[in-house]
Amino acid sequence: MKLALHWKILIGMILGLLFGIFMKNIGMVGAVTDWIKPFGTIFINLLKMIAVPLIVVSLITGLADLKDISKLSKLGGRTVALYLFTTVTAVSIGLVLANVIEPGSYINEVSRDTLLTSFTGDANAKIQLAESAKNQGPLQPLVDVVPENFFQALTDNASMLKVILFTILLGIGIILIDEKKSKPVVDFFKGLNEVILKIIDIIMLAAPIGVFALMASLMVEIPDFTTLGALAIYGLTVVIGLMIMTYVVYPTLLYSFTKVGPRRFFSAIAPAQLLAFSTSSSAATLPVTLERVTEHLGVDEEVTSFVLPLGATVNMDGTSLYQAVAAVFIAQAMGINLDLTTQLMIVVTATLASIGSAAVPSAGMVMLVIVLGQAGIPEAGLALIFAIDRPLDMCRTVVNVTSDSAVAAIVGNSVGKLRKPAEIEERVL
Ligand code: DAS
Repeated sequence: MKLALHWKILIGMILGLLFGIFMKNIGMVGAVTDWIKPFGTIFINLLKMIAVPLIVVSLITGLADLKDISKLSKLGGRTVALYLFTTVTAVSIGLVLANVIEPGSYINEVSRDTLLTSFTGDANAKIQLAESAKNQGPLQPLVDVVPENFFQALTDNASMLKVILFTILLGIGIILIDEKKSKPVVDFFKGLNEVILKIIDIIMLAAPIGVFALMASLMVEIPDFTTLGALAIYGLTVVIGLMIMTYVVYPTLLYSFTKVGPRRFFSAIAPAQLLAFSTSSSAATLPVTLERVTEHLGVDEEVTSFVLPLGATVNMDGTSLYQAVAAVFIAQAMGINLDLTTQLMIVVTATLASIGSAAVPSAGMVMLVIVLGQAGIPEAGLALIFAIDRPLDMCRTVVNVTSDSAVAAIVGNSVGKLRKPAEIEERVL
């Protein structure tokens, strides 16, 4: 019986969770860290290894199919507008939930001091990471987009935006020269694109093993449940917000713009969502997001090749919602009252901070330091939320990937590049 990919991944996840809990209970944490966790790291690295080459070839072939520049600016304008809209919506929902539920009021003095003392070292490490981001001028993120050396940018996963910018310029160059001259170049990249997609199919054969290892190592590394228990209401507030985005906001937007129903949407992107959950990395998930949205949701590659890589780096709704809730939670737990102006400021800073967050694990927490600083909330408060950040990172990464996929479908449909279900032939290995 041929099991669909997402069922295989789900089974790998569940077995990994159970195995991790079992090994933790019998005190075999070291064995999992030494002999199982590496397979999870290898799997994530395989996906990251193929992500940048895939972005380059799919962006070039996608842009070449556009044939003219006006289509690109239309695509770009709609994509950025939708990304901004969904991010501001996410931050606003996070702020409303944090003010209504008031998770910070459930933290008593004892658990607060325990969290502050036991995670101060970890929090300081993240604060150090954010220092460089804090000292930059307001336009630094714009300056950083232009690579000094393209080949150097290719080798650094965190500078995906640089790779995207240079590749877009390459694509524009191809569109602007005579088609007879560009044809050999485009044909080469189209062939390479097929090869890389086939490599992804091969890598995905290892997905169940990879996510098994990732979930097992998560279970042995996560702090004990008593520590997490103190943060349950905070974690619940974030998850409720993320669920509203995933099961209310995106399906509503998607159906009203494209008539695509939730069933078709979620069955198409489920493997990407499960990978986002397991890896906590939009960048590592991107190859699968591209394949699922293009081949299974039916959005043409000339749209997905532009919208999805851009989204993986700048559109992080889950992260922005989490940052809004975390900032208010820390303020509440430390007895700081945030007035409306400060909270509106959080809408702006959390939107910018999520744009600036890299598509890698716990990037959102590093940028949270910016949001705290701007709102006058002590950065040390980061220690309060450290214990539960990894599971929340997994959840918010799922939302980041879901948002990118929904926007790709809406933008694709608006330029007539969303195929009907009957026109989608399932691609098998
Ligand atoms: N893990 C990040 C991502 O890959 C999100 C975050 O850290 O908030 O999307």
